[in-house]
Amino acid sequence: MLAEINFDGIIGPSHNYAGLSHGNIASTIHLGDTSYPRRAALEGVAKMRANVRRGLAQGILLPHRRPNTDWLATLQTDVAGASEPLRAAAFSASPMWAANAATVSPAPDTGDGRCHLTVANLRTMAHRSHEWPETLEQLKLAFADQRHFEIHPPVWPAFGDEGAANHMRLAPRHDAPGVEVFVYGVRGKAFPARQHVEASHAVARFHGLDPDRTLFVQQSETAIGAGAFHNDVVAVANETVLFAHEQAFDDRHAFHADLRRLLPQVEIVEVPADRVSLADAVRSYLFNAQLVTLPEGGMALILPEEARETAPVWAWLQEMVAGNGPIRELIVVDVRQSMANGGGPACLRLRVVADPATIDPRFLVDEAKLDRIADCIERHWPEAIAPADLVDPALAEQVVRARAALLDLLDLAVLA
Ligand code: SUG
Repeated sequence: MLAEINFDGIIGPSHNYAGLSHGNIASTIHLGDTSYPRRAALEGVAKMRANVRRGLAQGILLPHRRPNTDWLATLQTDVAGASEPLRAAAFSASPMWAANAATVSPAPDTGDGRCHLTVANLRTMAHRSHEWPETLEQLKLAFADQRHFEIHPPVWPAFGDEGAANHMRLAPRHDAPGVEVFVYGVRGKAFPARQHVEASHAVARFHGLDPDRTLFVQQSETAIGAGAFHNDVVAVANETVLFAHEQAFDDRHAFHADLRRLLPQVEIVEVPADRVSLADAVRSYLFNAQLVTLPEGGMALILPEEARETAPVWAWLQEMVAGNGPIRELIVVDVRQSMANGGGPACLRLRVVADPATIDPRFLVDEAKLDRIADCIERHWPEAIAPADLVDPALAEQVVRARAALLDLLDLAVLA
């Protein structure tokens, strides 16, 4: 009964471009742009709807309380009194990027046969460092059944942890024991490495993973320096397939050899740097695709429009699907509002392999529920946010009301 379920972060009503993520090139480029939260959230819903129509299991995570006045209060300030960057951090809709919510080890991999989730501390970026308490609250609700799930609080903030964005799982099938791969950073030239090796090791211990089937792999400094602030910007895995850029890892030969030893049937699809440069990989988010197994069999890559628009990337993809490889289909989605902050299709989702019947149904969606969510977004989400709007109390009120309407609709007022 185990299935892969994608939990997408619903894009919150305060979505805006504040240039908060140093090392994330899109975030820096779009600093000060006007954002379109309603359009952003509807793009997210459309992506989920398309996946549901393909027969994939779909879940949701909810926007957090914004502006986060409790967090500002811990710094003895409020929305009016905060400095501009602090105010923007309190408004950030960054919980939409659910791949950073937690690291997940499905039941077949863990010591006690339960699915383990560790909430990410996201301590490297101020605007993300205050996500974890609410993420923990939501995960404890969604995965409350302790016969099947264990939720761990974050790793001590001395060691940065950014969750599933730096974690890959390869397995013969989703429901079979797998090999878990933790990718950590050491340096990134001018940019910070956000995932600390000690955090990755701690998460593996929390989850009771078999050390013989767990790999710790260093992300290449070149990749971080090119703007791959998370591994999922340069690599993605699904079941037996690893899809990665040639320059994603510090020592790819050692990594591939380990993978082949632990999972002989692994298929490594590597994109050479002389076909797609790291710059084009980062610009197009080719690897921030959702690599999924379709119910009818075969794998598809769910890619952002930007991948189609980047000529070398699209040419390479056309050749790949025309060949005899494991990835048979390309599905293109428009998530431009999220992309402009450095979040592609894969950033927007957290993968959990579990029996859907063991999950709180309020966190699972079908098309009818997605229609109701879209209707709520249409009615309540701000159409546009310009940077100067963050000081306007009317915006804060609208953001609070919009979230409350969504929670009511989903029977989740307990999160209010
Ligand atoms: O943490 N952007 C996010 C994007 C996260 C993408 N996630 C994965 N790769 N899994 C980040 O850098 C920008 C917010 C701003 O600048 O307003 C931001 O937080």
